[in-house]
Amino acid sequence: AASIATALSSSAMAADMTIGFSQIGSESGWRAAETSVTKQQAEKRGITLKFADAQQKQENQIKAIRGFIAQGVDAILVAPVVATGWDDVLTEAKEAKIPVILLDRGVDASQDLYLTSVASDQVKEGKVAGDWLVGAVKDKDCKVVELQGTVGSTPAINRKKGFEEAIAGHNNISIVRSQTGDFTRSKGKEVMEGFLKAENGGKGICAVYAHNDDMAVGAIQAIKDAGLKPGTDILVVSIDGVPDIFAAMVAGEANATVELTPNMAGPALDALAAYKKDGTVPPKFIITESKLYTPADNPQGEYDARKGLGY
Ligand code: GYE
Repeated sequence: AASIATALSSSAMAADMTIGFSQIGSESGWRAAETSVTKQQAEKRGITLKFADAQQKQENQIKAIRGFIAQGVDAILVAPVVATGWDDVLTEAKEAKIPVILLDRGVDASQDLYLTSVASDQVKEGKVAGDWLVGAVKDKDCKVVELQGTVGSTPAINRKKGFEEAIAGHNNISIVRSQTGDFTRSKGKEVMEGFLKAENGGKGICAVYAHNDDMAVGAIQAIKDAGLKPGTDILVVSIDGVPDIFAAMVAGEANATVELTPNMAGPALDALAAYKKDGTVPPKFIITESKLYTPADNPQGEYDARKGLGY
């Protein structure tokens, strides 16, 4: 009887909760999937979710979080667009006793300003991508062009770092050009066009490393427009594991991706429920998996499995 009573009261508690979610925007297929999965995960638990789209602007996120605090929400989820500049608003949430959970990106702020952070190990993602390239090119000389994510965001900083760690000591591989494509398909294409022009129409380029799949898909289009074959003339390696990159693999136009789950909210809301129920403090970092996929890993099946899962 006691356990039934506890179960009832905790589910009643979840159903009573109102949570604010400050989302970055919808720059990528992965981001759109995270948004819909977060809404599904809240609904499943009977949580009312207040959603705010920041259109890539930190100032909009800060405004949204202040609004959530003023409304007295039970918790706040935030996917922080950049790493710096969060101390004040997170301190305000803490003073209002509203727990904050970070989703998918990190912040340069004191760890006691948030309850937990649910994200991948982004240095590892870059390392997995770089290790794949090291294995793929063997002793061949390889000039890499890099499409970075949003400037100042933890995935851009860490995915660069991890990849550089992987190729360090392999003197046949070097990054010859590196520029931000802001995690978008259109910017990825545009920046890749510039790289191709600057590198002898692309003939000097052996591989493109994109910090997300959307930029890789844009780059693939640019490579085709330049009359080269993505996947063979220029290798394509990226991160996220969205359906479109699996479709590109099926077409022979992409070579490797590192999967990032769009379900950050599930573990976040579970941690929050336990904390609200009896004060259970979750680990500060809840780390999701980073699995490598190549065309040998049934890309058609992976595409089919993901279609509909929020994508
Ligand atoms: O990889 C990218 C998105 O913050 C880790 O943001 C996330 C990244 C993801 O736009 O596609």
